[in-house]
Amino acid sequence: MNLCGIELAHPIINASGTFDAIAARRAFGDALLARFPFAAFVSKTVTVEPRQGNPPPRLWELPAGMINSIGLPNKGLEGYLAYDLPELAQLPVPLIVNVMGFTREQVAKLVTAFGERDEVAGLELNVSCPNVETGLIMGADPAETAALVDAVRPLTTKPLIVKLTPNCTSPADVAAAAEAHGADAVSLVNTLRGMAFHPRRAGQPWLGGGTGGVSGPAVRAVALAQVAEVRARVGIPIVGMGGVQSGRHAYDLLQAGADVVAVGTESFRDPLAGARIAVELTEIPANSGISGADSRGCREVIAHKA
Ligand code: RRO
Repeated sequence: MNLCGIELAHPIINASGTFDAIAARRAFGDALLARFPFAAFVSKTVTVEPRQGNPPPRLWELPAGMINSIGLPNKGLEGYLAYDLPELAQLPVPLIVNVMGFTREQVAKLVTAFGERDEVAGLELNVSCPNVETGLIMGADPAETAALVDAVRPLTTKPLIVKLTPNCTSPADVAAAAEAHGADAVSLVNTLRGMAFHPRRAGQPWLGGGTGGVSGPAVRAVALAQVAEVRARVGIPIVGMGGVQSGRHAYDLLQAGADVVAVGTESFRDPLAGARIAVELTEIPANSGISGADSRGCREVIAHKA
C-alpha cells in the first residue's frame, strides 16, 4: 500500500515519540531490523534548537492510559542530522521526520533541511504538541495552519503530513484548511490536554510541566469520532491514532476513515505491538463477521451531521 507516495508493507506505523528506534536497536541489535514492528518509522519531534524537555516528573499513569509532559527533548536540527539521521536511515522502512517550530520560519528551516535528504521519505508537521511553555498550538486554528502550510509547501516535494490536535473547536476545519493549502495527508489525534494532582500534596500538579497530554485507551473513542469527522471533510489520506491496542481497534479506525493507523502508547507495554496489531488486522475480516459495507455506515452518519 501507499501513503501519499510512501510505500508501506502494511497499514501500521508508529505514533511520533512513542518508540525510540535508536534505543531499541541498542537493546535488540540487528534482530530489530529483521523484525521491525512498523511499516514506516515516524521520528520523535525535532526542533531547530536543542531542548532539554520539561522538568520531571514527565509521566503519570491513568486507569486507561497515561499523561505525558515530555516537552520535546531533542538534539536540535544539527544534532539530529549528525547523530540520529544516520542511525534511523538504517531502518528497513521509510523514515518520516516529525518537525515542530515555534515560528513559521523555524518550521520552514526544518522542512528545507529535511527536504534535501534522501534518507527522509516524508515530513510530519507537528502543529499539535500540548507541552510547550507558550501554550501556543498553531494547529488549533485553521487560518494559522493554512498560513503554515502555505509557507512550507513550496520548500519541498516530499509528502507533508499535518498532525492535528484534538484540543480545538474543530479538527475537521483545521484538516480542511491543511488540505486546501497543499498538505498531502493529516494525522490525528495527538494527545488530549490533561492533568493529575500529586497524591500526597493536594492541589499540586504531579507533572513537572503542570499539564500534559492524555493518550492510550482513554482517548480511543475521541479518536474514532474525530477521524470520522475529518474523513467527512477531506479527501487526502488520514493517519488515524489514539488508544489502539489490537487489530480490532485498528480496524475500527480504518472503518472511521483512516488509511493508515499509528500505534503509540501500546508500544511502551509491548515493543512489538505494531507487528502484532498488523497481523491481527489481517485476521479480522475473515473471522469477525463484519463486512466493510456494514461498518461504513458510521462514516455516513458523521458526514450527514457535518
Ligand atoms: O514531547 C512531548 O511532550 C509531546 C509532543 Br512533541 C507531542 O506532540 N505530543 C505529546 O503528547 N507530547
